[in-house]
Amino acid sequence: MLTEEQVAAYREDGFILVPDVYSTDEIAELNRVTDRFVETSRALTGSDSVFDIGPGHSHAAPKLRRIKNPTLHHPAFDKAMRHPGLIAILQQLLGDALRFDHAKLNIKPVGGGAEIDWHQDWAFYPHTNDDMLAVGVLLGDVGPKSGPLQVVPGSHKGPVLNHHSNGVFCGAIDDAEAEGLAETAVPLTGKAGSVTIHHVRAIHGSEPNTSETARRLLLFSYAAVDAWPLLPKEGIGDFDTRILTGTPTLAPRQIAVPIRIPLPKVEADDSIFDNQSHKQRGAAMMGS
Ligand SMILES: O=C(O)CCC(=O)C(=O)O
Repeated sequence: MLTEEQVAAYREDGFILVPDVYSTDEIAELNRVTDRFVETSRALTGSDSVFDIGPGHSHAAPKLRRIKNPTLHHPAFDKAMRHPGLIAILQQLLGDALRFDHAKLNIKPVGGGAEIDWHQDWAFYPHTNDDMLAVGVLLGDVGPKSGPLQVVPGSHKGPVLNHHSNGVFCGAIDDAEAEGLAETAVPLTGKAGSVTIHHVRAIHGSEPNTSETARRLLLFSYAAVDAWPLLPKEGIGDFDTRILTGTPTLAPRQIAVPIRIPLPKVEADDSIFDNQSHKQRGAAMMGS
């Protein structure tokens, strides 16, 4: 559980580092499993749906930089995502009803490892409310040279910055808007078994790993159950080409209106007649 001061710090700064959430044994097991993924990656020549392979990768010097959706690929990761101590902490921050959103395991191998440019997770997946956060489980000790996650204090209370370049979403904050961020960002260093927690709107990033050991950060994103994604997974489609007057915008006008999500669907929901035939009617009602 978090102390009142830790909860207040999260609300104020948009991040906290919590030591000793996972035990030494739990971390050792997660590292054993991760080792096996690194071994498997040696034989690959490029990325696929599970492995994100970095530049300079070879059998002798694997540059696995991410395991995608690790909870789907090994039960140890799924178990870690459901860790009771962590869930209790998340309930303090997001409320009792939680949804797991997605996971990834970012690895910065020795001798570099991918730097991650400044960004806000919120820019990738806006929801109906921002009770969302990401947890980073430190699978090893992380020092200043390991390429620690860095977070800009208070940025979760600010605007969503521009993550577009040349007219497409590039997932990194525009250089002009990112200026000066590095000076204020706080590096989240700590011991294995600690977790970083950052708010979905917090600006964060990380530098390459210049230490002697790989940096492994197992990331889990969670949301309050009533936070619904605003975007379908598909792209923009013909949305803009259907504009009759005015110019396209990526900034929807948002007001606090009541919403109910029309899911799950019945089969053949493209006919209102079929659709309404699924309604359970009272004896005295129309159609009975
Ligand atoms: O691995 C890191 O240092 C940053 C992770 C991150 O922000 C991301 O993958 O979105």
